[in-house]
Amino acid sequence: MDPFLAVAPEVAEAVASGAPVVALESTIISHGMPYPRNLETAIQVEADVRAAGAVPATVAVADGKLVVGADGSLLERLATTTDVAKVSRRDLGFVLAFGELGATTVASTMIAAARAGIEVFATGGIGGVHRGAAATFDISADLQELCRTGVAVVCAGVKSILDIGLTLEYLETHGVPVIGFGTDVMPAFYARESEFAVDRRLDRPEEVAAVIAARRHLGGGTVVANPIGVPHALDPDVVEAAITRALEDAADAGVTGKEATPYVLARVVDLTGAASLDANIALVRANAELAARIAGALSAS
Ligand code: PSU
Ligand code: MN
Repeated sequence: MDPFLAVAPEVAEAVASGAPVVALESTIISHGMPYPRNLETAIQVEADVRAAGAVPATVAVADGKLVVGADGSLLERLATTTDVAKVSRRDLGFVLAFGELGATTVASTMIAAARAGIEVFATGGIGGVHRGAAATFDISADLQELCRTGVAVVCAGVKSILDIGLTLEYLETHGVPVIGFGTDVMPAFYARESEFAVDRRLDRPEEVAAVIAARRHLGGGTVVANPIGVPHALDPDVVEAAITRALEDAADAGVTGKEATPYVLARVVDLTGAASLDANIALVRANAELAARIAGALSAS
């Protein structure tokens, strides 16, 4: 028994019976989107997972517990509280020890999922190697977690606020496979394509599930990169211009460390307007649905 872990009964029962479960992160709620779209999306994404046949388990830290399967009132607290801590692996001990409210990143959501026996997790974009990391050393703890924790993360690739090429190099070095779902190239979040190849294209959830099952005893996670749907994708030139500007603003404002990603993401949304928020929501929903189908195939295998 882990006194710091609280798994919702529905989630624990599904895991125990081998039914499909999909973990969901909460930094996307607290730091990734404005209220009230963040709360609407958190609720909608759980409904999408259910509609595709799996049990959703949103992860967060509250009242001294790492919660796997947040209830409606916790989702609301995460969406409306202005000073929710963004909690990655490094931060977990503080936020648990002092009973603070915390939103989990990809890294800490993976930790919680693995502890609860959940193998599939859906989000928007993973963290990665930041542009300029050769000087700043800013590499998301998400990548280290993918190296060590056996959870598959379904995402829309890596946002080009990061260095996509270096992120893929880092994952290769640490033995993390990158699957392109229905694509040969790494998607770039708002855009369906980047200039980089994925390790393997797979077209069916059953094939992805087979890889996850084969990797169970090898250690480490798997990236499943699912390109944003054609109608939702944004013009790459418009996105690139906004990102360049947002990175300049971050440098001017002296923003570093864990504040860097939320700051740049929020600036990109300011600069591109409602279209980027709509795109973000659409891709998270699509990833949740795909994750549920992969979890279903894994459960049936
Ligand atoms: N990328 C996005 N949206 C997000 C994040 C990343 O497009 O909301 C969040 C995720 O929670 C991810 C975290 O795990 O930012 C990475 O932060 P950092 O770079 O500080 O590790
Ligand atoms: Mn960082």
